[in-house]
Amino acid sequence: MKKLIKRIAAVNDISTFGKCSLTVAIPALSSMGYEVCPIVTSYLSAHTGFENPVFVDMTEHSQAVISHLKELDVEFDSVYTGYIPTLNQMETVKKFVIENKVKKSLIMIDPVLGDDGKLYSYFDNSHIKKMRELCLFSDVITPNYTEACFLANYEYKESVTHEDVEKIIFKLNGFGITNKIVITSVPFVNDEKKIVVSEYGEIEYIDCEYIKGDYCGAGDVFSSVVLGKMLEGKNVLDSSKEAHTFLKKIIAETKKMGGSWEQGLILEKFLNEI
Ligand code: PXL
Repeated sequence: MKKLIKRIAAVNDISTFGKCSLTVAIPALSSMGYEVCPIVTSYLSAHTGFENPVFVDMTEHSQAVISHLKELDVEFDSVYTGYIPTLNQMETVKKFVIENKVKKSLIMIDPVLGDDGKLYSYFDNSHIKKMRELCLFSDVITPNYTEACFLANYEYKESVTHEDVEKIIFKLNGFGITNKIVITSVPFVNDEKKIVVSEYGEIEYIDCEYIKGDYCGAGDVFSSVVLGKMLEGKNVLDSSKEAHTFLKKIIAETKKMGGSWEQGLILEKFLNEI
């Protein structure tokens, strides 16, 4: 199927309320000039930070969607995965990722698992194991600090040293996740947060203000912008720096307007600035 602009398969949930996942990934990447094809993993009334969301697991349907896309011969420059609620769904996504990896698509895995040292509701250890497996087929992963600790099987600490970071990266590399790793919201002493960018084991640090956790979906905005910049041909470090600069501006405005963690970022005001 003819491709006029770069095309991204965005494998993620859609939550009607509480901006995150596809409701931020689609506008962010569309505004950067990409065709975004959503493959919906789950349809929720609101993200799981709200009490008692109702949701439909789309595992069977997404398999059928992927089969139809194959019949249509739709090709993707990138596969970008996020929230995957079930283990069966993870298997489906893994197959889809592998099929596209061999066709040289850029594979970004945002290993959505948790925040603040805890797994999100409805997730357990088996999700961590499966997510680690999925990450093996990535070109770049963008965990937050909590998710990096879960994936690396490393003790979650309130603040870390450079040595801890090196150990986390070393452990992720040891599991076979050897490519590009971007860890957000890594807490150092004195409440300092950094983004850690590792490319084939080489580690760089970006000093930053609080990025992830403060607003649900901030990580989705960050990962989407990193992906968009990488598809422009930029390296992972420069892409992460640009995503951080952009996010800082939105966070500042959202704070000024009195936003809340649940309701997410005021991305809409900034879409023409990415
Ligand atoms: O952005 C994280 C995320 C994505 N999708 C769903 C969530 C969350 C975090 O709470 O609940 C459904």
